[in-house]
Amino acid sequence: MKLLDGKRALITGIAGNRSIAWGIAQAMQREGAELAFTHQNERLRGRVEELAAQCGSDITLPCDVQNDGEIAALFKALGERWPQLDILVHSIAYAPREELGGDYAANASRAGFTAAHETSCYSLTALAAGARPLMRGGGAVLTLTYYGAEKVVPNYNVMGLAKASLEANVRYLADCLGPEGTRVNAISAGPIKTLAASGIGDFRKMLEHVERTAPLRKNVSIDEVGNAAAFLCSDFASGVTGEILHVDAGYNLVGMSAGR
Ligand code: NAD
Ligand code: 0WE
Repeated sequence: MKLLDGKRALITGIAGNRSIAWGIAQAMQREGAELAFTHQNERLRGRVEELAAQCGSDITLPCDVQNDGEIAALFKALGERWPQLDILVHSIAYAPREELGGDYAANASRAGFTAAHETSCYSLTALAAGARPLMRGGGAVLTLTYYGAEKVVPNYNVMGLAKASLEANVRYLADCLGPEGTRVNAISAGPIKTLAASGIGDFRKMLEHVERTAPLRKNVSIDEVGNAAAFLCSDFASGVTGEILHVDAGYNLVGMSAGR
């Protein structure tokens, strides 16, 4: 008996085999879940289809979360394949590149703020609402957040605001969907060198800082995030909702490190 035997999971946010969503997909597949995937656009379609096939899945559907019509079409198409959905993984974030660096106040635009909050936070509400009719018997919704929601991290800027809002969203959705048996949680992952992290100045320095400072003296992998995700979306976590689980080697608990 595996953790997720008999469960069906929809995985969003795969851009390649370094994506956190890919670590989550592999862990969930290993634990017995049946998987379906979304891809943001045609450019990513082939890559996602290939990774889906590696998980024995032939369900890959388009979904740009900025497009209400695509969200509706996604759940219509998924409903035709699956009568019930047990797990929704939201692993999506975006802010315009110009916002992710330099002087926060000087670089913050109304359009950048709106894009970041819509893509990175509102999309969780929209996907959870779309999935709701398929999660009739209850289910588990999981999203990914980052420490920059809680404390100031240089250059994370408007994404920090969007993640703070996302974490509040987890609590409001958990309260709203709880009576239907749907749990809503987030994993706050430590920094990982994914596509979303590429081109972020000084990312290597951040990884070195975490390795020196975190209680476990290491960075986390997409497999470690995947394992925690499998737990949170399993019946072993049936009493857990509205929770932000740090999978960050303990980095978040350090206030000041002794001479490292
Ligand atoms: P990634 O680039 O592999 O994944 C980001 C995904 O967001 C991509 O698959 C992209 O297609 C998708 N996306 C962006 N805009 C979209 C849109 N309009 N519609 C649909 N999909 C869209 O990077 P990742 O690091 O795996 O990021 C996944 C999640 O993990 C994000 O929420 C990110 O904030 C979070 N996170 C990342 C780290 C890290 O250091 N990498 C740490 C903590 C949390
Ligand atoms: O949430 C993230 C990154 C999300 C992200 C990444 C990009 C890069 C490409 C959102 N939007 C974009 N837009 C782009 O054009 N992380 C937690 C990873 C991350 O990003 C940082 C970090 C960390 C950690 C940016 C600055 C400082 C630290």
